[in-house]
Formats: sequence, structure tokens, C-alpha cells
Amino acid sequence: MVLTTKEFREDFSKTFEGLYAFDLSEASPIQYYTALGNYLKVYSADNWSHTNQAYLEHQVKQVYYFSMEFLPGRMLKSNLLNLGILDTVRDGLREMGLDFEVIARAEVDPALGNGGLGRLASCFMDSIASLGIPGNGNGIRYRYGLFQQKFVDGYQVELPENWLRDGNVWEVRKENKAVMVRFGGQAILSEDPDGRLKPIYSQTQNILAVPYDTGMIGYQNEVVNNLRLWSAEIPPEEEIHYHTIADREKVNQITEVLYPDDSNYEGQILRLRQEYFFTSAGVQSIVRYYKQMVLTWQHFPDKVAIHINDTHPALCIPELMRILLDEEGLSWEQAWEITQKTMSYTNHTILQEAMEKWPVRMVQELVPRIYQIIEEINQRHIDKKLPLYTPELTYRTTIIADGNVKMAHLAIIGSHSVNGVAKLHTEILMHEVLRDFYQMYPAKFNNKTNGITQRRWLHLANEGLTKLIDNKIGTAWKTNPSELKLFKSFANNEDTLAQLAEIKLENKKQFAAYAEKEMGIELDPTALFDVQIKRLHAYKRQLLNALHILDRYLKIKDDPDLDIQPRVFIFGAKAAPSYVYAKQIIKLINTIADMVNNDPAIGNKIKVVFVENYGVSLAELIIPAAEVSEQISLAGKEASGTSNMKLMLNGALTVATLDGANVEIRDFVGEDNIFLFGLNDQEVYAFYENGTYHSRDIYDSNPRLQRVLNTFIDGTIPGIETEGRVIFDSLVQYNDEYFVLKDFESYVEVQEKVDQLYQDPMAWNQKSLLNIASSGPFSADFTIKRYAEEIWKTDSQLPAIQQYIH
Ligand code: C3B
Repeated sequence: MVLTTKEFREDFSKTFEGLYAFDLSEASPIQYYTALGNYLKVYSADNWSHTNQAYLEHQVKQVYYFSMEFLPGRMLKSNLLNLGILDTVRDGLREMGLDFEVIARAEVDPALGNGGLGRLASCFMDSIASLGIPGNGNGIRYRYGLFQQKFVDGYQVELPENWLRDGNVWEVRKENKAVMVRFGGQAILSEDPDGRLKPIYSQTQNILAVPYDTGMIGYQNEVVNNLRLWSAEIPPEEEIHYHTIADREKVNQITEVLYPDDSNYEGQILRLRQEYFFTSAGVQSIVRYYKQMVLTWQHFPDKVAIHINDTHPALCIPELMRILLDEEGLSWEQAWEITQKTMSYTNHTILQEAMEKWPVRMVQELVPRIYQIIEEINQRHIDKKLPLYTPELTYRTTIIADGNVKMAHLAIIGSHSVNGVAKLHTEILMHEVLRDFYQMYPAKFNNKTNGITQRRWLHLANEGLTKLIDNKIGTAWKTNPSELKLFKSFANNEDTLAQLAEIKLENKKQFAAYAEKEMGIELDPTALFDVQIKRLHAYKRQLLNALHILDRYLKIKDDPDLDIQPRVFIFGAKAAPSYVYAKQIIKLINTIADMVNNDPAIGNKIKVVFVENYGVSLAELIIPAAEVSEQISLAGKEASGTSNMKLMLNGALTVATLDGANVEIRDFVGEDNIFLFGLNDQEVYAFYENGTYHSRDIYDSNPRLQRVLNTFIDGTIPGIETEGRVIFDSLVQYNDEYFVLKDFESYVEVQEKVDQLYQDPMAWNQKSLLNIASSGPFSADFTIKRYAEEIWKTDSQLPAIQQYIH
């Protein structure tokens, strides 16, 4: 059934009138957008219910992806694309005299995640639905998303992000599916008539968890899966116990705001409350659904896979144990076998400061019954492993140690699968960070290199490039991204390379228009666009990038006639509000930007653009315009990275350390088509072991670098007395934790090679094309296929779902 623009116009007008009861021509973009969203909800409703029906009727195995964060980006365009009616709707609106782009931009970009981890979860949702895999997201419906970032005098200022102000057209509140989550009080174990120990609860606080469901629409395949986000409310029957506004606020607080920490552990009781809240609600609703199927408990792992995205949802493990033991009356052994077979866990970071651990007292007070279960899991683990391993090794793997509950240990022990997110990361987990566990459970460990959805990051974000690729190799790459490699055969085709360059230039102009309008910075679109977009963190080394900019700046100041490739350095990054050092780096880069951008001696040779409030929507603007992708973390520290994949897919050339997925990018694109520099992870580990790194010596012996570093403290960069001193000291006095000085020399060297290559547009464009053509393997579709086949054991259900189509 093909939708015509005429039908669309009629139905859309009806939807609009039904909603607003006034003339369509007078509406605001938000009203058009809301009406369009409502129209699409109705348009896809049959598919949504048919998908549910197919899953239930066939009793298929489903996966539940538990994640504290989902970062979906705007959904209007993506839903239209996946429903196969993007062009029809665009044309229909045009016929009505409406501008689709303006309407699409009225949608808020829901920032319900911090960065890589949350965006990965949303790319996965898109791929799971597009492959027809029965999969559900499970998370938190935060009232406020990640803070909005503003710069005031170069400093980051955080404002609340009220993303629900205009409502959310995509969600459906399902109070009929609400469940109760119990906190606090006491859980006293006592024997029931059958002689089983069961908890008797007293003085608990019961919170109602209300789900809001959003359809996850597959790519032109009739599938609509479900993303379920939970909201905390006072149960109606308990209203009378809440006497003050402060009491009520405590309940609302649970799902009030997303913690703005990325790769950093935030030890707050509220965070733990959030974690138990959404895991308990999610697991309860899964069990309730399972019970409709009238199967024995032994079959649970044949029908349910629960995935723990980083340790934040690790309480899924004791929660499922609790339900099976206390409510369903299973023995510990039965419950444990079921739980382990059901659970799988992904580790996303090796940074020690990101490892979640909760004080025993806190867990005991907040979820007493869950703590008892964790204690028992821990004791049984010790009892089982002590006879097999040395006491030292065994005790290094306990869940409870030094008065803390270690969430990673719980996740590993309670799961049948533990995976890292890039080959190198998984190696480091197995042989360094989690080597004790790898000795105990070698079969649990596996790698699943991250991926991205080419639908959002190429098809929607870069329509020009999409058209070119479609023209050259056809459209099959959209469902089979490995076909992108066919594009390689155009690597020597001058015509194609020229078109590629033209598309890039057009995208650069669009970003330049944004920079001019929003920031008042005029950019030369023929300059080289160099991009680093990711959270601000010392290990990601935005500082190294800044040192390179300063090095160029000094060179040009020395010789204003210097013939040098003009570059635009683009940054996008939020810093966690409590991460002082990261915020000082933001101030530093903003100050460098002011200094450089306004220096007539520099002109267009260097421009620095630090965009405010970086997020998914800005990424969609910046990535298609990028020519250089900065992936310069200290080797061994970045678990995978995913902006590296998006930038490559859009034809940027990568400047990289051999870290995270950069290693695999190198393998696919070939050493000649990537700019590598710096220490590798082995060299970094050798420095750690020998203790032979002395940044001060590098400072003393490298006059070029010395001069650059001195600009932090000698007044060259005005107005950063405090920040400049702190950063200088961190690098020179306090031994430069992330080896910035060590890698400086090879970084600036490789940047010179970048400039040289850029002088030869054909050679540059050829490498750009080869990057695009080599990026197919990084499609999240492949990543998800591997998760589904090797971990979840969930099969695609496309035929069962599609049988409903008439
Ligand atoms: C990130 C890592 O820092 C990235 O290397 C990785 O690509 C993504 O996860 C996705 O796997 N990460 C994050 O965004 N937040 C964390 N708490 C931990 C890791």
C-alpha cells in the first residue's frame, strides 16, 4: 500500500483539526510537528500491535536491553525514513506550503543520555527493529535530560533541560502496566508453612513505576518494537501518607534528572535508587509477561534475555533472584541457574574512577532484601572458587569488599556473557583489568565491537552523499551495509571524486552558515575542517588538540606570511558539572578561540569553533562537514569510540592513536588511509610498570613544546591565569597522567602530513572515498546480529510479523 501525497494531505489535515480545532495555516512549527507525530503514531499503530501479537502468539525469545541512558536524537525524520514515507510527507507538506525542515527542527532532541553509551543504546534499538529481532529497551523517563550547556565568558554554565515542555508525541503512558517497587524498611526472613525462608517486610516505601512506551520502528519492514521508560509516582492508595510537598518531592526525584557523569562514577544514594527503581520495574514486568505463556520456570532463559548495559542495571541479577525465590518459590540453585542463563553484561570502560561501588550500608538500607541476596551470591561464589584458586585470587573477585558492593563483580558473576566493545578493549579486559575473572570464566568473555546506524548517520544526516552512493552502487547498502565496499571501485574515478568533494563543500557551507548565525564566526568553507566531538575528559585529550592549535598559532605569529593550509578546528563537548579540570579545559579552548579568531595576523589560517550544547542534532550537522576526525585518546583508555565510525562513514580521514575501535578502523581502511601517531597501549603499560615517564624531562628538552606550554602561564593567552596554571602544572609538575607531552611530537608531525595530503585534492578525496567504502563493517546491524546470535540467541521474526500485512 503506497501512500500518496494527496492521501497524506487529507489525513494530516484531519489529524491537525482533531487536535487543534483551528485553521492549519495559522499554526506554529511545534503544532505542525505535534500533528505530524500524532499522524505517524496512528499510521504505525497497526504495525506496533501486530509486532506485539506476533511475539506473543509465537512465544518467541525476546531480549530486554536495560540501560540507564538512551540518546535517540530527534525521531520525526528517522521514523518517516523507516516507515518509507519520508519523501511523500516532505512533498505533501510542500504542496501545502509548509517547510518540512522547519517543522522537523521544532522537535526537541531528548538528551536522555550522556554520550557514547546512551547513543549506542539508541543505535542498537534502531538495528534491533530493523533486523526484526524481538527486542525491547528498558530505561528511565527522566523529567530533565542532560543539562543544556551555555558558555558565559568562555566558562561552561549548566541549565536545566526541560525536554517535556511541549509534551512528547511519541510516548504512550501505560498506567495499566504499572508495577510497585519497594524501598527501605526491613526484610526479616522467616519460614513459611513449606519450610522455605521468605522475607516479611515492614515499614517499606512503595513507589509506583509507570511505564511510558515508545515505538521503535524498523527500517521499512513493518516491525515496531518497544522502548519502555519508567517514571516514579506516588501510588494512589498511599497518597494519604504523603503529608508535605517535601515528602512528595522525594518520590518524584527518583526519575527527575539524568546524572551528568560520563565514564565517571557518581556515588549518590539517589543514583542507586534510580538503578534499583528501573531494574526492579523492568524485571517485574518481564516476569509478568512471561507468566502469560504458561511455561515452567526452567524455560525462562529460552524466552527471555536480559542485557545489562554497563553496570548501572546490574541489580537485575539480585532482583530476578528475589522474584524467583520469594515470589515464585524456586530453590536457590534453580533460581541461580535461570538468572545466569538469562543475564549478559557489556563493559564500556576500564577507567578505575568509573567503576561503580556502593557502600554496603547504603545498599542495606535502601534495598535490604536485595542486599541479603547479594551477600548470599557472594558467599556462594567464595565457597565455590576457594577450592579451585588461590585465596588471593578468589578474594580479589568478591562482590563485597572493603565495605563496598562492586557492581562489575556482581555483573560478571551473575551473567553468562561478558563483552567488551572493541577488540583491543576486550583484550585489555581479559588480560589486564578483569584477568582474575578471565581465569575463572574464560568462556564468558567475548568481544562485540560497537557499531552505528547508517540510517541516521548517513542516510538522514548526509543526503547528498547518500544520493551519490545510491547512484553509484544502488540502494542495497541500506539493508546490507557491507555493500558499501562496492563504492571502492570508484576510487580512481575522477568524476566521482569531484562529486564527493562538491558534496563535502556543500556540507561545510551549511556548518559555516550555522557558525556565522549562532556564534558570529565567519568561516572559509574551503579551509580544512578538523573535528573533535565527544565528552570533555582528560583521557580523550582535547588538550593535545589545543597544543597543536597553539603551535600553529605561534608559527604564524613568527612568520605572518607563512604559507600554511588554513584549518577550522571544531570542538563539541560537555564536561560533567563536577569535573573541574574538564571545565578548565573548556575555558582554555574557548579563550584560545577568542584570541585566534580575532587576531588579524592569523586571518583565516586558523579558526576555532567550540559549539555550545553539543548533542545528537549538532552531530548530524557537524559530521557530514568533517574532513579530519580527531580520535586521539591515550592508547588503552577509550573503550571503543563511536564518533570515529560516524566520521569515517561521512568521509573524514582519521587522525588516531591505536586505541579502541581505531585499531579496527585501521585494519579495514588500511594503514595508508589513516593518520596514526603516538604510543600504543603496550608502550603505555610499559611506562606504568617501569615508572619511567617523566613529563618534566620532555618539557625541558623540547623547546617547541616548551614554548607552547608557556603560553598557559606567560600571559600570551589572556585571562586564564587560574586555568592556565592548573593545566600547566598538571602536564609539567604532576607528570601528565595521559601522556600528552609524550605524544605531542608525533601528533604535530602527523598533522603536517595531513596538510600535505590536503594539497592534493584528488589524493585526499580518494582516501575519503576509501574510508566511506570501508565503513560498512561498523554498521550496528552487524554488531546486533552478533549479539543476537552469540549472546541473546534471539532470532529475527520478520516472516511472523509480516504475515499480518494484507
Ligand atoms: C563510552 C566509552 O567511553 C566509549 O569508548 C564507547 O564507545 C561508548 O561508551 C559505547 O560503548 N562510555 C560512556 O559513554 N559512558 C560510560 N559510563 C562508560 C563508557
